[in-house]
Amino acid sequence: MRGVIYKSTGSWYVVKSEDGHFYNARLKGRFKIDGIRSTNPIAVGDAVAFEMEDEAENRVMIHELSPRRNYVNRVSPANRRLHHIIASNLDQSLLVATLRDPRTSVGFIDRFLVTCEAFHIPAVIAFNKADIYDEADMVLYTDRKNMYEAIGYTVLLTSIKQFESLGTLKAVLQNRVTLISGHSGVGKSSLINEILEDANIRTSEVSNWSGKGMHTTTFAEMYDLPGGGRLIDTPGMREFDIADIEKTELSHYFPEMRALLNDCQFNNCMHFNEPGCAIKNAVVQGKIHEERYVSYCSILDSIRGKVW
Ligand SMILES: Nc1nc2c(ncn2[C@@H]2O[C@H](COP(=O)(O)OP(=O)(O)OP(=O)(O)O)[C@@H](O)[C@H]2O)c(=O)[nH]1
Ligand SMILES: [Mg+2]
Ligand SMILES: [Zn+2]
Repeated sequence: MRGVIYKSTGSWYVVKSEDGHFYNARLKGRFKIDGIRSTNPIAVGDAVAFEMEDEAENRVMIHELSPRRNYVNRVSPANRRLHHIIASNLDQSLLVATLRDPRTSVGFIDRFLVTCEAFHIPAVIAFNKADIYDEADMVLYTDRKNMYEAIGYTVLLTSIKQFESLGTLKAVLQNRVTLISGHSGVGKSSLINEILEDANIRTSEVSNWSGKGMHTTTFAEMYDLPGGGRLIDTPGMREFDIADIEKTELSHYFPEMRALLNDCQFNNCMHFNEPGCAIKNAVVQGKIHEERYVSYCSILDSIRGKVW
């Protein structure tokens, strides 16, 4: 039988077979995949082959992984030399950001975008909780929207309390496989809940005294969209760690810089303090947004272990 992984806890999996049945799955023996130093051999979105292990208990055994079209990984918090694969076979990645409760920084958004560019996965940004934005927040939203749309990204304004705001989001998600990321508490699970209606996935309670406690997402999990497409909910993250990017290639992952790279005086220009730098000139002329350049410098500075 063949199927797709819908959930992974690291020790067991949920797989959906081609004929639409869900099974609990585990890996056969010493399952090893060449070439990827990962803490988890199988991730959400993976296409796998499996066999029945216990029909009464709905349990199957995975014995083969199909080649991945693409994947997104992070540096493992436990061991920086290992990667943790978040999900695979994606059409796009949605960042849920907020301007309040909590505020997502431009630096965080730009790290997300660089990661998507490096993995060749189209990125969309949704600013959520629009219902609690005041006038100043809306001015900020318009600034951010203009900044990111000018360089080719789709930017949306959403709120789970403003049903009409979800129409555009639904259209963007339809018939695609979308990985949803963002800080904890920005509303990733709530948005998925609204969009799926019957998915009933757990979100944090608004009131602390409700007795139900917090329901933060702990494992990546995939859901089918009615009418086609899939959404992958992920646990909130503090920071995007830029894995596997060299300092010299960072500017390739800033779309507004790509076209100018041949115009720098030095072909190994890092666009930091070199003379005759086309990128710095573009920043001075206002053609590249200063905040984006600040993000570039900060990410450049954070890439470890490379002498330049
Ligand atoms: N006012 C307002 N609150 C929202 C909105 N979306 C989500 N929330 C609230 O924000 C809180 C966190 O929502 P979650 O959906 O659990 O957030 P999450 O991004 O899934 O968080 P993690 O699973 O921890 O990563 C809950 O109290 C939601 O009710 C919104 O559009 N407006
Ligand atoms: Mg969640
Ligand atoms: Zn330069």
